[in-house]
Amino acid sequence: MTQRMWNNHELKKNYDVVIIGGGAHGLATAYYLAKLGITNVAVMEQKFIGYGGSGRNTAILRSNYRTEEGIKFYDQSLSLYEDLAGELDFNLMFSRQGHFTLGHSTAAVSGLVTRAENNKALGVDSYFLDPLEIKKMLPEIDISDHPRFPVHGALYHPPGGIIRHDAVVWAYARGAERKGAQIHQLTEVQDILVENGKVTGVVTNRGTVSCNTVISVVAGWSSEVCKKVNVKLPFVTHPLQALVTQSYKPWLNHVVVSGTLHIYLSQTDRGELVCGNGIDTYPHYGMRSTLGFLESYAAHVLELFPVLHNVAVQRQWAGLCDMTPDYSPIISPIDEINGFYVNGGWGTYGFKASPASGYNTAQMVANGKAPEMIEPFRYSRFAENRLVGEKAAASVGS
Ligand code: PYC
Repeated sequence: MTQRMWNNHELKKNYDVVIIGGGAHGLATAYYLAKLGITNVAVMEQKFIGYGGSGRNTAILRSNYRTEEGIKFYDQSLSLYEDLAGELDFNLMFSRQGHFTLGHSTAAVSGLVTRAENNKALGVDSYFLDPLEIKKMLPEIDISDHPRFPVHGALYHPPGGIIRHDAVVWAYARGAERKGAQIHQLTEVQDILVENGKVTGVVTNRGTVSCNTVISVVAGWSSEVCKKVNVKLPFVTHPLQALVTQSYKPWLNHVVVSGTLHIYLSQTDRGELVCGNGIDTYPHYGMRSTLGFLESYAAHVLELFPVLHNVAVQRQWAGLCDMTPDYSPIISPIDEINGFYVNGGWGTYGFKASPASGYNTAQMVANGKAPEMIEPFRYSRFAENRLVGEKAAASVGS
């Protein structure tokens, strides 16, 4: 009999935990819950696993954030990624190529230098490079004063890189299932049942199941899931577009990001360039690729890398990002509804957080209390004016 990576199951009548969303975060949560001994868990995915943000990102890993909370959290994620292929026994093709964030003004340079110092103080390897040092590592970059926004310097982050994003999804799915969790694809959660302020179950297109814990892990769709239980959190959803070119000889050995030009690019082991822009400027849920994106990406990237003037684009796509006001996630129990947890607001930088997101969410649910690492990401921070401002460290937030 053919062995699948994970199996189809009938829905059980009861689960201890229902996870809404079969992306890398939801599957990682199921995996780490199972490691804690909580295995009566269903991951419910309305399409197929990895259909959302996990399959639509540009696979960049880094931990060079700006705040202490952000740096520690993403550093934990990167450390978990380092050992993940071994732990899940699946080749994730982590290519640690180093990550450049370019600065194009004196103000940007000062922000990058501050980030480098914050990173170093917390043991994260990042340092500032001047244009000539950048040119040595990126010979094709134009550091002349010809571009509209000449390169003034860069934050260089050696531990950053890229990974095979769908392999991460598949590996967590297989790992979770092997430990006893069930993955239900084509299973849409249509309603969340609450009685006397407590979660009691979910209604799906395949029937109703009882459970006392529901975790929403649905990048982009968090507001829609929260609406089912009348919870309003400060998420605004914007599409983020990306593209991949045909394969070329290897020439780009690092991830390159410019927040000012709203672009980023890297080269895969197969030679394709994986490229992205900033979010679509107005909020919407459309996952269409546009010519406007292609034109704007091309115009901006050619200022930096004129060598790209003739590349052929193979495919474009878009994914949804739920953005929060401070560009940090919400990972939190919802106080008004016992048993309802939200993990969302990952903006344009969620894929790299998957391991730490799953690990800490699992701890939070298992222990009924958020671990110290994610305490700063409670939703109450917005009312308490304790923002974790990461906008300056989002590669392309806006
Ligand atoms: O924050 O690293 C990032 C990122 C990459 C692509 C979009 N955002």
